[in-house]
Amino acid sequence: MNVEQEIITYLKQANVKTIYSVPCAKIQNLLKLLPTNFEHFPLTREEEGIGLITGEYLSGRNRCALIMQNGGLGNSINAIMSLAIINKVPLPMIISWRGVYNEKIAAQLPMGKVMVPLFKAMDIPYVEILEESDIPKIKDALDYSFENEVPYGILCSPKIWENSEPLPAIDYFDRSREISTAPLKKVIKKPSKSRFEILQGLKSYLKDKIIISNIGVPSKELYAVCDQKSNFYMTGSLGMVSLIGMGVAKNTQKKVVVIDGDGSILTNPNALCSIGQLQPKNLTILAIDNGTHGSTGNQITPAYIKVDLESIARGFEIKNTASAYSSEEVLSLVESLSDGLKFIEVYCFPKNEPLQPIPMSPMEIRDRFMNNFE
Ligand SMILES: Cc1ncc(C[n+]2csc(CCOP(=O)(O)OP(=O)(O)O)c2C)c(N)n1
Repeated sequence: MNVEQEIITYLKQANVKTIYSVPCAKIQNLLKLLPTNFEHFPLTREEEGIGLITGEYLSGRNRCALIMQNGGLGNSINAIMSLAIINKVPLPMIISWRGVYNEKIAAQLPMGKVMVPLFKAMDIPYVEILEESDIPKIKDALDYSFENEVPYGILCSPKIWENSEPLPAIDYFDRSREISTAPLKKVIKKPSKSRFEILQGLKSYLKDKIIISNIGVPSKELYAVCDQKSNFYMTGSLGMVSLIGMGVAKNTQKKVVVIDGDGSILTNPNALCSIGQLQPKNLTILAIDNGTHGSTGNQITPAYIKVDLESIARGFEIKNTASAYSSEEVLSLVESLSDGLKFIEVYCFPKNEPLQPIPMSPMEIRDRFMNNFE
């Protein structure tokens, strides 16, 4: 059995169903084998995988893995720490460990050197796969990650792929196509409602829906308006909320509503890229656009004056989009927009309701949410 096939066998034995990945040249053979062996979804940024895998686990205990280069670990650290660890998400990461063996690219050396210290500092278990004979250790790493609901770093030296026979190149198709999303022409008005007023007006719509809400004041306001067991309040990992919603939507027939924000979307717009590719039928993203990082004191974001979130969403092939200024408009849009993935930009003015922190620990929020799917 070749090295790639051996790793695939261990992933299958551990019941991994879905793999998210970002490429590295060293693992190109492994990547080619993923679509025929698993549900495979290629990402544009590794951090996205943490949000998606969290959503998948919280809603269906789905077993997923993330495959990436070690640079991608650098891109993902905050999400690993403040989302996967805080919510006890099993997150096996198969990492192409550049910079440790016959490295030709100087830029790979610094990250390569700090991988082990990084895992030690994060207090995350890891295993070094330095020789082909180390590969069976991957089996134990996967089992440990799933049994203990923790992230796990599987650091694969380029040495292990040295004898891999290159697989045939993929046949690329003719990419000529028509772009069907019409460019937007819209006039943005002065909003007359606050985020809290919008949420209050949506109370009956939000009731009994599965709701994933943005970090900070939006979650506190949602808690005050409509706390329920199907709400997942984020407590960290800015920019991950729509991806968690996407991961949840994959595992349920029920409607999933995400309460996102302009600051959150702009910190990680490629979340919308992945969601546009996946096109979940049951996901509605309410992009609460107060033009500011409201939760941190209303600092203006590019959405305030120049950037249009709805246009960004359309650029990522989310076709069912609209803008609203009131809860009444949102309510009529969720009825009138076609079925399928929806993105509604909800303009409001920057105001944070003075509220106490949510009196639940992240574990209480997580366990109560997971119970909806038992
Ligand atoms: C990586 C990271 N950077 C910054 C913060 C601080 N932070 C918390 S909430 C927030 C603003 C979010 O703005 P937005 O998504 O527009 O939501 P709003 O509070 O305005 O409703 C920021 C910058 C953070 N938690 N994590």
